Formats: sequence, structure tokens, C-alpha cells
Amino acid sequence: MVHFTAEEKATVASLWAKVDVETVGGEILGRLLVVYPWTQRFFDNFGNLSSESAIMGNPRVKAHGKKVLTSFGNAVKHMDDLKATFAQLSELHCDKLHVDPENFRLLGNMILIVLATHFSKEFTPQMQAAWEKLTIGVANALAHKYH
Ligand code: HEG
Repeated sequence: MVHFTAEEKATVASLWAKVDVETVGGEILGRLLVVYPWTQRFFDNFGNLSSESAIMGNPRVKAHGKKVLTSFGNAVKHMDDLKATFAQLSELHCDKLHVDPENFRLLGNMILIVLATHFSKEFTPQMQAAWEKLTIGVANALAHKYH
């Protein structure tokens, strides 16, 4: 289980306070679908995903990206309790959505890259380390109920 120091918690929270989940969430999910095109199969009901511009402009990608990043925000509030926080979503992604948990790690990488792009000045190695710990913690928590 990951443990976060008070400093890491403060570091993560300081950046999160500036994140616009709508813009950033859409970019994160869009980037996942562009960089790892096989992930598109989970979203085959989302309409046009035929090119980078179609994906990045797709309103359903934006809306779902916002939903995912808003949900990720619960991790920032419950950094000591990631497993319980994501237990229900873990069951949903396993039993109903059949999402391979490797994809949670890929999405975590996209979170880091998009945050680093938006907040390049603040995204110091220390900031990256704290965020990376959180994205890995969330990926593990989301994979926890898989069987
Ligand atoms: Mg998942 C639905 C959160 C990664 C594929 N995802 C959802 C929902 C939430 C969520 C809150 C809505 C659940 C509901 O309707 O009750 N997802 C979530 C988080 C993360 C994540 C927090 C990682 C940080 N999801 C993820 C990844 C994939 C995926 C990596 C696939 C590559 N999610 C997925 C699909 C749905 C959800 C296919 C259903 C979408 C729909 O049809 O509405």
C-alpha cells in the first residue's frame, strides 16, 4: 500500500486546486485514445473516433474525460484510503465494463503528461513524484477487485 507524506499530500493538493476537470479531463482521455488506439474499443458507442482531431473534438470523449477526472479527484481527497474509495468502481470496471487493468496505468501516464503540459513551471520532479505515486495508487486500487 502506498503511503503519502504530509508534504506529498500538500504538493498534490496544490496542483489539483488549479485543475479544470473539464478541459484537462477531456485532453487526458482523448490522448489515451490517440496514443493507445486499442483503447478505443471500450468507447465504440462514442461516435467518430477516426482521427486525432475527431477524438479531441468529440463531445462524448470530453464529457467522459470530465467524469473520469472528477472521479480521480476523490483520490486527492482520500489519499490514505484509495482501496476503499475505488472499490465499487473496481468492481464495475471488472464485472460490467471488462476493462483490462493495464489501461488504468496507461491512463495514469496520460494524467502525468497532460498535467506536465498544462503546468510546466510547477511540474518539478518533486511534483511528478507525488503525482506518479497517486496515479499508481489509483491504478492499483482500481485493479484491486479484479478476479
Ligand atoms: Mg472508467 C465508466 C472512472 C479509467 C473505461 N469510469 C466510468 C465511470 C467512472 C469511471 C466514474 C462512470 C461509472 C458509472 O457510470 O457508474 N475510469 C474511472 C477512473 C479511471 C478510469 C477514476 C482511472 C483513473 N475507464 C478507465 C479506463 C478505461 C475506462 C482506463 C478504458 C480504457 N469507464 C470506462 C468505460 C466506462 C467507464 C468504458 C463506461 C462508459 C459509458 O459507456 O458511459
